[in-house]
Order: sequence, then C-alpha cells, then structure tokens
Amino acid sequence: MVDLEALEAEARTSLAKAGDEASLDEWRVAWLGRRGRLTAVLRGVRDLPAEERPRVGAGANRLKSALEEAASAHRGQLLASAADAESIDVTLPGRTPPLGSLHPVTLTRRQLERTFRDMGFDVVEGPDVELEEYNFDRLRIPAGHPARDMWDTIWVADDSDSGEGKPRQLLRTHTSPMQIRYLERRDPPIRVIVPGTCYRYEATDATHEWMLTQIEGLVIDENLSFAHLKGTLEAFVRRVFGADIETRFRCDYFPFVEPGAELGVRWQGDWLEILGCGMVHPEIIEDAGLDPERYTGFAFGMGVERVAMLRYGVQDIRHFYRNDVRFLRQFEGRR
Ligand code: FA5
Repeated sequence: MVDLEALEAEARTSLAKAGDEASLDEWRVAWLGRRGRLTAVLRGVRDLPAEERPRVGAGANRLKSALEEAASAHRGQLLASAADAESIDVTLPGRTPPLGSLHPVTLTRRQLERTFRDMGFDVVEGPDVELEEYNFDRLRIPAGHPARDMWDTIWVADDSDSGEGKPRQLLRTHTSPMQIRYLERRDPPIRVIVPGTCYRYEATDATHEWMLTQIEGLVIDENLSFAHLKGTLEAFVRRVFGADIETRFRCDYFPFVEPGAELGVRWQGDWLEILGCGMVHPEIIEDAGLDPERYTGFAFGMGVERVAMLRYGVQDIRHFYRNDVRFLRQFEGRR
C-alpha cells in the first residue's frame, strides 16, 4: 500500500528547506527525476493489484503536478528575495564621500592671483631648479657679493664626472630670476606676476619656513615712478585685506632694485613684512637691451604664507607644511 499523503507531506517539508537554486535542483532530482521517489511510485502502479491501480495512479499523477507547481512557486520566491538583496533603495538620502579640500596656501595664492589678474597682470610660471646665473649673477649678485648671505642656498649637486666647470644649479631662493627670463623674451609694456615655490637653507621660526611661496611682480613701461609702485601695492593690499588695513613702506636693500623697500602690514599689534620691492635697477633694464632713459619699472616679491597667516589668523608659519589634518580640516569648504 502506498501512503500518498505521507509522501506529499515529506516532499513539501523537504522543499521548504531548499534555500537556493542548487538545493532546489537537488530536490527536483530526488522527487521528480527519473529515479525520483514519486517517479518510482508512478512506475510501480502497473505492478499493483487491478483494483488498486486507478486510485494510486490518479493520486500519484495529481501529486506530481502539485509538487511541480509547488517547486516552481518556491523558485519564484527564491529569485524575488535574491533580487531584493541586490537592489538599491533610491529613497535613502545621499552621502557625500570625504573629498579633501584645498590647502590654505593654495587658497591664498589663488585669491592673490585673481586680484592681480583683475588689476591687469598676466600670470606666468618659472622653474624651481634654477641656474646660479639667473638666481644671482644677472640680478647683480655676483659670487662673493655680501648680498648672497641674504639668501641661504640649497644647491643641486652634480655628481657626474663632467660636473666640473658646468653651470651651477640651485633651488631658487626667490622668484626674482623670472624677471630676467621674462625680460629676455618680452618687450614693454610688461605687467606680469610669477607665483612659485622657493627654497632657503635656513633655520625656521614662527614667520620663516625653509620652503615658501612667493609671487613676483614686474611692471616695465615708459614714465613709471615710485609713486606707481606705491599706488599699485597699496591698492592691491586694500583689495585683499579691506580698506582699513594699516601699511608701511620702509627702506630696504636688494641689489636688483634702486631704491628698494619693504612693505609691512599691521599684525597682532606688530608689523609683518609681506613683500620686498623697488624700482628695477637701470643696469637690468639695459642688460635686457632696453634704453633705461626711456623705460623704467618696478618689481616686488610677496610672501604668500605670510599673507595666509594674516588672512586666517595663523600664529605660526610652520603649521602650513606639518600635514596635520586637524589644522588642514579647518579650511574645508573655503574658497
Ligand atoms: C626677496 O626674496 C626678493 N626677491 C623680493 C624682491 C622682489 C625685492 C623684487 C625687490 C624686487 P625677501 O627675502 O625679503 O626678498 O623675501 C620676500 C618676501 O618673502 C618677504 O617679505 C616675506 O614675506 C617672504 N619670505 C622671505 N623669507 C621667508 C621665509 N623664510 N619664510 C616665509 N616667508 C618668507
């Protein structure tokens, strides 16, 4: 005697346990396959006594279709829950990944560049690794000149055998060599700034770093006087720091300008020197192939970290390149 009801209960219990497609396939083989349990029952019908055959045959056939239906419903459920697990819930709020932000010196450099552009200056860049000739000699600072002490230099070693007698290279100590390079290529009127990194072999303190950013300015034209220098720089400083900023010009010495000056701004009850400047020396104008009687001009070199200190109230210049994210994060979202 075959107990079709017990068989069905067993088949359904084991179907419910099939958690993925592979176990569903195994179940199908075990129950409905060629050697499956139900297939065996159907095959055995012909060996039953004649009066039993109709009941068992019809019942087993019904059970077969019922199990096939149950298996395909179960398969549908498995597919649906797999799709759920992979799907994206578009109703969830978006999350911004951590993106990083611009460095305060970059922010300041960009603001200064924008302001100079608005005032009609072009912007060019020059090499960090420079020839001694441009960094010093052609700026009227020959070897042995005491003014070389103003810029403690990081030299680029040439270890090759042919190094002897070759032009010496260094990491530029200021952006002024670009005055010479620009004058080699361009004719007046000239109104240009040169932002860039400079390097000095010097001890650091709260206002001095060994790596610094400068913005060089060069203006050459007919009939320019010290009044143009002063007017341009004061207008610039007011644009950057506001009309109330207190400034002062003081005499300073740089071999490539005559006269030379420094510009300081009021900072924490004291003065902070932000740039050196002066009228371009007539010999430099002459070396560029121009008539110094006709052309005059002025130049300046501004310290970008110093301006950033004023702008953001940073007490110590050494914070800028320490790479402490707690310091850098304070500038997130600034422009
Ligand atoms: C010069 O470098 C001249 N080339 C500037 C110049 C250009 C004068 C054109 C005349 C004509 P000085 O060494 O003073 O000058 O540097 C210029 C500015 O760079 C300073 O006013 C200061 O703001 C900044 N600076 C200089 N040294 C450092 C330093 N170690 N760390 C941070 N900023 C510095």
